[in-house]
Amino acid sequence: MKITRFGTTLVNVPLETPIATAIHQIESTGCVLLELETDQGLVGESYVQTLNAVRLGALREMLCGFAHQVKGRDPHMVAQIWQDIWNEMNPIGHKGFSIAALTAIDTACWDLVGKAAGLPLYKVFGACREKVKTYASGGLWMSQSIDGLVEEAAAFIDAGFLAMKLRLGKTTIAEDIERVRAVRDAIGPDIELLADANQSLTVKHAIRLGRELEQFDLLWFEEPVVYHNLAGCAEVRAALATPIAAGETEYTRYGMRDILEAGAVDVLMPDLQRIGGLSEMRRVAALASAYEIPISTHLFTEHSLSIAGAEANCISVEHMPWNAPLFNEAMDISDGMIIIPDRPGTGFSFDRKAIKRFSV
Ligand code: SMN
Ligand code: MG
Repeated sequence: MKITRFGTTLVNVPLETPIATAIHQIESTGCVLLELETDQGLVGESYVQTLNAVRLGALREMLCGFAHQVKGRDPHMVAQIWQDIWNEMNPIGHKGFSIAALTAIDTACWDLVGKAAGLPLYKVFGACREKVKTYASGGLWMSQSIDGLVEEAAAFIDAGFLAMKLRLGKTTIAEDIERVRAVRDAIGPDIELLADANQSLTVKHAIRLGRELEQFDLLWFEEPVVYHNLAGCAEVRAALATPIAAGETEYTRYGMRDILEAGAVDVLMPDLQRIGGLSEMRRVAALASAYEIPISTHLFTEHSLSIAGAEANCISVEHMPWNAPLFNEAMDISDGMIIIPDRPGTGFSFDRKAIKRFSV
């Protein structure tokens, strides 16, 4: 099997309402879709995103700059292709858009491997489960009122979720506590609640807030401090009983190694785009397992299911619905779990009509 076409499409999927975290203002996603067509008629698909559809041309340019690494090659050589692209990006760096390009190509190659085998990727990798725990993450934003939070929390339970994530980072500890209390009171003690400060706090603030949050039995407290302050994150972790999660903002196994070595997290949260594709995500899961640390994937829910089905220490996937309108297939959620699809490859294919509608 040989890759004969390297096709990219720019799309922008608007969010229902604009949202905010402590560091993001988001109105839409903005993705570069990749299609690798082969001489056997199979098409491998993947995407990477910029959020708010800015810099999409630059991301596409970066991706297309590596097209020569796959054209004419057999996608089964995915590990060699990964290494060749890694080597070629040496002068431009192994972070940012260059890694996003590697992620898109690696994931689309794997999609082809699965499709050629007629198997879902989690079974190609070696399956460990058929469904995975998830939590509702497309809500409970900083930009919402307390009434809005309470209403949305109830809607998540109605939609089949048993866990949800709230964003923190208001100016005062009292405000954050009031918001967490309102949601905890609304959902009761049996629904899992997670909180994400998106790196907005100082170490001292995070510890003070974290101590007051202990009463709400959070499943984890995410990115309490700026992502590169690993010693500070470890300090917060040591001071609190609540588990600390982080990792979404770092790149590749080398970034994850530094976080693990620093003892900064109880749960590692690799992001498919920043990690370097499904190949690197599997290596990161193995690396974390050597530290007895579980992983929970960040964003990219559909494509992360292949990892969740094959890595025993992947305890959950973040459910982010933003790009769901791009796919023909919907995620199957009930009782707080997502069923890992048994369709070949990643199990998700781009919906032509949707792509036309969202195309930019
Ligand atoms: C997050 C990441 C990117 C955009 C919005 C929110 C958040 C998460 O950190 O973990 O979902
Ligand atoms: Mg986060």
